[in-house]
Amino acid sequence: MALKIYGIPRSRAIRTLWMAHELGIEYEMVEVAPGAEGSRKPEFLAINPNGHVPFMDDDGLVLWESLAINLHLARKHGGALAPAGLAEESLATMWTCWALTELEPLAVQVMMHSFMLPEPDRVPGVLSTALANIQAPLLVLEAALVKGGGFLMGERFTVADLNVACCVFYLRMNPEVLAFKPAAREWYADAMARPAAQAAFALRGD
Ligand SMILES: N[C@@H](CCC(=O)N[C@@H](CS)C(=O)NCC(=O)O)C(=O)O
Repeated sequence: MALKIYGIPRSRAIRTLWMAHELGIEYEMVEVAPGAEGSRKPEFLAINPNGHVPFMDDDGLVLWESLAINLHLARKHGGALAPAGLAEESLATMWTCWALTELEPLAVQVMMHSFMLPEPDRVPGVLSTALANIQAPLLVLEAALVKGGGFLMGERFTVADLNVACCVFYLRMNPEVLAFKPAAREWYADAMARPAAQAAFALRGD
């Protein structure tokens, strides 16, 4: 059975779609929108009780959490994107946990309060605090890329780069946050220019 990815490209499912395109694997996209009309319907809550997308079914293995799905797909299908050996497994896990805890929450606040929420719901104070606080993790990213020769591990683009870049995507309307971080700026531009990223993000239609 082909890999089934549940979600829509204009959601965190884009992360898994990007990974599937990188790996060149076949997949079936089951369109499930986030929220009451989709991911929170009983039939989908039965698969992912969190009520979120994405989730996937890979030959009977059901997983949710976009970045965990990416780690699974990289491990399963191997290739250059996959961690090679224990040290890289651990580094990929570290960068993924870092993306989810240190970077994504602030990046989501920046995105919501700069362009995603309807204007009356945007809170300038939340945005300015998030923009100030996100400098710390972005400087960590910059330093790691300088040290790693342009990649987060193993001197090549891997699932660690992809998982972190997915969270930097939330800062796309605020490119000024990457000012004075040339390594991060170049790394992110190169990541988004990859043919697999282009093919996956084209599915969003934006
Ligand atoms: N940590 C989860 C978050 C998933 C998530 O929050 N997805 C959003 C769409 S991007 C969602 O399904 N929201 C619907 C809802 O909360 O009702 C992941 O990365 O997969």
